[in-house]
Amino acid sequence: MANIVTSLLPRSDVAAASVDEPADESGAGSRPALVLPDDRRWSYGQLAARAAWHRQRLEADGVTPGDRVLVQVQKSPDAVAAYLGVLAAGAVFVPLNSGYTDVEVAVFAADCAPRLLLCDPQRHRAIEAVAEPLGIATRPLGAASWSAPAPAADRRLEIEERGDDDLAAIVYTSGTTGRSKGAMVSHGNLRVNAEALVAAWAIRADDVLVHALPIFHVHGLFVALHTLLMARGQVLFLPRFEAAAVRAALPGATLLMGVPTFYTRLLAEPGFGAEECSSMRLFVSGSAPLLASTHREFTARTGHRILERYGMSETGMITSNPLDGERTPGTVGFALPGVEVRVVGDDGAAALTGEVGEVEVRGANVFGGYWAMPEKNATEFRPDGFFRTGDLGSLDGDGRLTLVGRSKDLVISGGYNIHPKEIEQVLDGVEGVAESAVIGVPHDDLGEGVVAVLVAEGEAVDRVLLQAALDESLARFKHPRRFYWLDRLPRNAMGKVQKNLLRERYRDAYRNPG
Ligand code: MCA
Repeated sequence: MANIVTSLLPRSDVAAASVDEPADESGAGSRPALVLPDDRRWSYGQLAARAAWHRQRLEADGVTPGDRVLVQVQKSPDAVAAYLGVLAAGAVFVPLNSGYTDVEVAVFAADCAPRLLLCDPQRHRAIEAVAEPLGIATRPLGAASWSAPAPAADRRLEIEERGDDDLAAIVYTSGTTGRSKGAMVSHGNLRVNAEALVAAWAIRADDVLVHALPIFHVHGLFVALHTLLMARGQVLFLPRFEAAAVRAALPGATLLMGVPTFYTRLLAEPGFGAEECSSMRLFVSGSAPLLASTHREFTARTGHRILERYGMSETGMITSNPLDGERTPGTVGFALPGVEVRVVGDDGAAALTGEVGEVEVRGANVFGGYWAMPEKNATEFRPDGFFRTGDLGSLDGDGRLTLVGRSKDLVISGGYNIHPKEIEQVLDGVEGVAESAVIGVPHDDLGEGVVAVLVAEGEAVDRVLLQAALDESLARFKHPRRFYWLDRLPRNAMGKVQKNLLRERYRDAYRNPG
């Protein structure tokens, strides 16, 4: 129906205003959208004016509707404006983790063939070296930082007309092994999901959200930012999660959205408790399983019951525990309005109540498929349109979903998805390594931590060599921090590595330093 930007920055707010001017109190556009740690404010009007600047700049770069713009930048208020500028131009936003190495960026750049790659100024030379051989133009995002004012455009933000099915973003959901899977997310997908969440969590203009998530993922960008902008709320915009800064922000806030690590880290703070949460109305957790023990301890310390919800990049948010009603620890709640959830057995038939099977999802929130992967799309969607999530779970008689595991080999660490195969491939490439198996084991801070189990061809391989290979190819959050050597990997009769046995054997790896 319309470009998602019209829901985030309505045209009435889009009067040109310089971002370094103090917001005047006269019009709707002066309402603060982002509040920075030094108390500088970007009003809705200023955000729109800066987005207009980005749109003009993108057009000068030759970006036209439908072009991909690959973006690897640190979190900043200007990065939010650039995001809105890309979408306003009708282009497709492709965010990348700011920790990705040049090798990783090159893989995604080759896959989505962007018109332009935006990067941090200090990374520009390295990124240019990656992009040039691929014939991709690059530009540093600009000088605007957390403290410096950002120049605005001298004209209103023009918002390119887009339909519900038009592509807004490509979100990469796998690593760089084999073909990378870029989920194609449309303007309609983004709008219906943000609308469902605004309604489900009753987000309003007087809400104030503490934003400490990265903005290159669905959680920080589409869930946290879209809902608050759509409701004309305020965002206390922090560069990253840091417990002291989040605690300092809570007393003026009403909402926090985070990964479970946010909550375990807050609980690890002596003195954290009800007093500093007195203006808060809702704590939301997602991206990784929240332990029931964390849920209970949080309630005991603050009086608040964390609301756990479930989603993925391909579908946006799928289920949520209720705002009013029982939030059950260990469950992810009910399908959001407009979202259908079913659980099916191996034979593809609906599972019985309480029976575990694969979770499947259908609705206007569900993506259109993976970028340039017709063969994958044919297997990941059922003929009746349901998308196979790869998560295992069960529905109770009331329709409440409980997740019990994953059918895919995946580690979730601090809310980041890590694909073991990608790490195994790098380790296997190191001279002297015969084979490797990468697993996730319990980690008190990150939920799961990455462990590498290796087999040497002869003598054990020097750790320095392993680390050099990892540094070269993989973002640091993916690096195993524990390494174990075996004579051979346990395999079943089919020759498949029995990772469950390894997970059991090394389950205390992050408790007893290895
Ligand atoms: C940082 N490090 C990590 C992680 N984060 N290692 C493993 N897993 C991680 N998640 C490493 C760094 O490489 C570094 O290692 C060291 O830890 C310290 O880095 P620092 O940046 O200081 O980390 P931190 O501030 O402690 O960060 C931890 C964090 C952060 C706050 C949990 O990872 C985070 O904000 N995670 C949120 C991820 C997220 O937004 N997920 C949403 C995905 P070294 O010093 O050796 O370099 S969207 C999604 O999943 C779906 C759709 C959904 O439903 O939401």
